[in-house]
Amino acid sequence: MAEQTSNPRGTHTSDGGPASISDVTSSSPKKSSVGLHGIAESARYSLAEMGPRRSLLTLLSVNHVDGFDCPSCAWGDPEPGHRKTAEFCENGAKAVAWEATRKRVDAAFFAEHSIADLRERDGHWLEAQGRLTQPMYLAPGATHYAPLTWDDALTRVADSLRGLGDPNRAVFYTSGRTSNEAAFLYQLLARRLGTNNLPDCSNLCHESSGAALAETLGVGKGLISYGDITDHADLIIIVGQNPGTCHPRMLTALEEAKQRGARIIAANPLPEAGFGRFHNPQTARGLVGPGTKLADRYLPVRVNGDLALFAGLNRALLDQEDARPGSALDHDFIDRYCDGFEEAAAAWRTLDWARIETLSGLSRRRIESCAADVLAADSVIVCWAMGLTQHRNAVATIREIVNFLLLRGNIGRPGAGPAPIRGHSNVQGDRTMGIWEKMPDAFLDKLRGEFGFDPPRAHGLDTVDSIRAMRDGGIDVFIGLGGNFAAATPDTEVTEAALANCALTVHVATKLNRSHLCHGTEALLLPCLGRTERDEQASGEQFVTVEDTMAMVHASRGRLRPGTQHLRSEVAIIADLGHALFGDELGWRAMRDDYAVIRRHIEHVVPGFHAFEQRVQQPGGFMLPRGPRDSRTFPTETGKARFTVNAPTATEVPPGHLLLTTVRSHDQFNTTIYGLDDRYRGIKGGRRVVFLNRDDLRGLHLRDGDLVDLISVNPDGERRAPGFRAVRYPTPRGCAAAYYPETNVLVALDATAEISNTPATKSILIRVERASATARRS
Ligand SMILES: Nc1nc2c(c(=O)[nH]1)N[C@H]1C(S)=C(S)[C@@H](COP(=O)(O)OP(=O)(O)OC[C@H]3O[C@@H](n4cnc5c(=O)[nH]c(N)nc54)[C@H](O)[C@@H]3O)O[C@H]1N2
Ligand SMILES: Nc1nc2c(c(=O)[nH]1)N[C@H]1C(S)=C(S)[C@@H](COP(=O)(O)OP(=O)(O)OC[C@H]3O[C@@H](n4cnc5c(=O)[nH]c(N)nc54)[C@H](O)[C@@H]3O)O[C@H]1N2
Ligand SMILES: [Mo]
Repeated sequence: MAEQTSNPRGTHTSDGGPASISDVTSSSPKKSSVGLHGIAESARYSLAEMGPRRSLLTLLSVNHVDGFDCPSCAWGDPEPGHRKTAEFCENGAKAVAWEATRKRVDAAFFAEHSIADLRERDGHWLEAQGRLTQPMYLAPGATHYAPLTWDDALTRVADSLRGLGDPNRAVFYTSGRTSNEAAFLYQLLARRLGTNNLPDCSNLCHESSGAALAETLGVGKGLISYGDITDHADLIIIVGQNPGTCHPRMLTALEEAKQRGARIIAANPLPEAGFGRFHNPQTARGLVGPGTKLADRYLPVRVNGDLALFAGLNRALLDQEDARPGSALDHDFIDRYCDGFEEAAAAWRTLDWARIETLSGLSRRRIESCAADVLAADSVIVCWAMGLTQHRNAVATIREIVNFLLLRGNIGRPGAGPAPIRGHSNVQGDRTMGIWEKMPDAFLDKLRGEFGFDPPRAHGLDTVDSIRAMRDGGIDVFIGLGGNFAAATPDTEVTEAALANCALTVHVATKLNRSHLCHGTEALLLPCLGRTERDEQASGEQFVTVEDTMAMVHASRGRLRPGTQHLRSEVAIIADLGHALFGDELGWRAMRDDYAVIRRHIEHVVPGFHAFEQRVQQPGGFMLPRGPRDSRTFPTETGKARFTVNAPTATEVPPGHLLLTTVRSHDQFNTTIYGLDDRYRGIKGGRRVVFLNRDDLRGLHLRDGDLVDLISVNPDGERRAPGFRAVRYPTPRGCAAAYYPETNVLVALDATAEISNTPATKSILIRVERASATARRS
């Protein structure tokens, strides 16, 4: 019963197709995770996409030392000897099946479907058509993509780049599935051309974590290893993260931690199923027994209330120390390794508990009981993800978490430290390889030393600034190495128009998505190999490398026969483009023919990669050095770990308004929608739902199941997302939740986090109205 609805700011909805208000149903959220249901789901999806033989072959090589890295999330792997036969989760299985599907989108498909026709389809439909098979070109004014040869395609891109008066009129976007080798080549190409315009999905993701950690600890990465969780931590705090859906194998590690007596606290406006009982699908006991209860304490923090929560915790620790000196803080650590403690302490002493309670939605007593857990723990890890990073004050919140860890010396020893849990499987590695619009000079100096050209020094554009520049006519060429730029970014209508403002848009991709239909005057689609596929080059079969969220670098080898003979690896595409642009001066051909040549360059340019080729071939790979963790050395401006003062703030919510956070369902990977259910939250058959607290529903004179419009309120005007089912849900009062990317139309481009410039997609000020006439007609 899908139907087109109109939107006051445009004619489509943000997932890039007509709003489909299907027969969505809701039931109570689940209190436990995985179990047989999870296994049945993986099997169903895999068999439908791949058939039995391919399913078995593929799934048995995920995350094995001689197999490929799971293309889903960035969670790490157990030590090689501890891996299971099936080392993947339900969502990893879906990601693999999605890529290894036997369905194809070929030239005949594009001849049949015009761009206009495809723009009417939603993102789910587009990707469900199958893998892209050959290069496609959209000529100026053309209505359909048409096939062309690889040579013609790359010549067109090279000609356009060469024709730019100013290299800064090109933008090179990266999504985090790209391998280290491809990422390194891509940044080399952009910098050789003369631009640092290297926006990436990290700008939308953990940029706030990187900014806060680099400023306070000198390293913008997490500081734990897998074993810190399973073997050492006494207390694990999980805040703003939904591991049951987004990092499912983390539940196995948490279960191990629980079994040796660790405690877990979860802070989240939604009581996610992953915090409840975990039925480990790897063990018979997990499948038939009562399961393991994971979270000991659940804190229903308000959306954006986390800065107040951690400020409150820090205040409680300080109060304890003031009452009984020596009982709460690690003064040896603070004196020896930190600066800024006195200023921070003075600020905490003036905190107003009433304000902390209002902002966090948690009582002082509740926060103090958590502080008691902290005091009882010798080692504490704090894990977080998007629930913290996508708010206006995100960087301050994460700095406050650093304060919290510093107070008790919870950095640089086993079982302790900050753990931003990354999203895409190689988003951390891409950054290590130089995908960043503001790589430090030390990296650029090394690049110059290795390749003998002067890389540009002026900082480039990040994702939001790239959209602004395209909107304002400042960009001619947009290249996307994976990802779905149009759907993942905010202010969908503005972003789509911005892409259309380019002379040429180019996408290296595995599957058709919305971004490919928001084209410049000309457009190219370049189909590439995925992780699961064998990569043969002149010197033989290649492997690539990735870095997980624990800074482990390891190899990934595809096993399947490539989808068609026309597919090229990302490395080959970039190297050939480099060759078309610059001839062979930097050795593009040699790098394409043998990826070990790229790894040798990486070894010379990127710190921590000595003996790269040998070490990455060891089972399990190797861990990159991180000074604060390895030796309590803090490469900050002062050489010390830094306490910071972060006055508690939260987004103001005027009466009659709600704060909307945007979340992933259990049936999606970012803009890739596998299906329309969200099993753990009790949703079936649709995605246009908004989760609302029962008292808010009552206050709005609405009932569970009513059809509503969401209207965001921004300084530059309102934006409307029509036709959502209201679902009564145990969220804190005043806090609402709905799925991404359907809600990205609501996010103003200028609504970004301070310092990191990450879109504030988790605190959107909205009003809720009964659905407008168009939406109701469905
Ligand atoms: N299956 C699957 N796996 C994925 C992905 C996927 O889409 N699907 N995406 C990958 C990527 S790129 C990323 S970055 C990660 C994302 O992993 P997550 O960050 O876990 O994913 P989100 O759904 O964005 O959810 C954030 C969680 O934060 C909570 N939350 C929302 N607002 C707030 C808040 O203000 N405070 C607090 N404390 N909590 C809040 C939500 O209720 C939700 O539980 O997952 C990666 N893995
Ligand atoms: N409202 C809201 N918006 C958000 C978020 C949110 O929580 N709320 N989260 C943000 C976050 S954390 C992220 S990371 C971004 C994600 O932003 P992106 O990384 O840009 O988006 P994805 O949906 O992961 O990209 C999916 C596409 O990647 C392509 N692809 C898949 N595998 C490969 C491959 O191996 N190679 C190549 N070349 N292409 C491939 C396919 O064509 C597929 O359609 O979205 C952000 N946007
Ligand atoms: Mo992400």
